This record gives sequence, structure tokens and C-alpha cells, in this order.
Amino acid sequence: MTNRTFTIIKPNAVAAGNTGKILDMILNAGFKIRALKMVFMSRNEATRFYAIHQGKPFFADLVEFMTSGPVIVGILEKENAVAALRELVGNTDPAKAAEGTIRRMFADSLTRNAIHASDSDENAQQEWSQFFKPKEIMVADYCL
Ligand code: FUP
Repeated sequence: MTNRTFTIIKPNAVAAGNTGKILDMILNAGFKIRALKMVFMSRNEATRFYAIHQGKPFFADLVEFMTSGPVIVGILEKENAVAALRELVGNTDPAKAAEGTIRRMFADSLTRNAIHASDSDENAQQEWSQFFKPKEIMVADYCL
């Protein structure tokens, strides 16, 4: 079954000029882009996005980082999209990420880890709703 997931190319990867290379890896892995845009997250947006981590020691640094520059947000479609993208992205900690994964190649540290990938279908939908209106999301038939 084809389904969708949500991604954020994070500020360190955008600032380093790695957006194109990361999108290329995503497309080469067989994902279709159903929505894509550049946004500069506010502190409120970053706090809401990572609300589950509020109170943890790394939370302030994480919000600071996510609001330090523009990010690319996108909705991707592929068979088993959530699991497939998390595999391509690699471990949260780049030191533990497998060879050939996006984080292994483009992360600077555990916090500045280049990319976000949703961890469930439910979270993916909730996360992309924070950034995209329904009319901004393409349906498969329009962009093969
Ligand atoms: P992931 O699902 O791989 O994005 O990882 P988590 O949801 O566990 O963490 C969300 C973000 O918090 C990570 F991308 C990086 C950051 N983080 C830290 O900065 N320090 C930690 O110890 C754990 C996570």
C-alpha cells in the first residue's frame, strides 16, 4: 500500500547547501514529492512541533537550532513511506547512523542532524498539517 510521510530538511543542511543532494537521495529512493516548501519556523512553531520533548535537557537547544534558519518541509509518498524514509534517514545520532544514510552523510551532531522523518502514519499527518493546507498537497495523478 502506498502511503505518505513528512520530512523536514533542517537548518544546518539547508545552510550548508545540501538541500538538492538530500532531495536527490529521496527521489532516487523512489519517493514522490506531494508537497514542498521553504519556511522559517517561529519559536512557537518549533515548540509545538517538538512538544513531546518539552522538559528534556536538549529541548532549548533543539528549538534554538530549528529556528536558526530556514527549513524545507515536504510530504513524500512511497510504499511503506514512514519506515522507508526512516531507514534512508538513519539513526537520530549520526555516530550510530549506517553508511549511506542521510544523517551519516549530512548531520553535524545529534541535535544538528540534518533531517526529520515522521515515526508513524498518525504523526506524519499531524506534522504535515502544521505546515500544509489541504489544497497545497498534490494527489498522485497530477505529478507522476
Ligand atoms: P528522531 O525521531 O530520529 O527525529 O528522534 P527523536 O524524536 O528522538 O528526537 C527529535 C530530535 O531531538 C532529534 F532529531 C534530535 C534531537 N535530540 C537531541 O538533540 N538530543 C537527544 O538526546 C535526543 C534528540
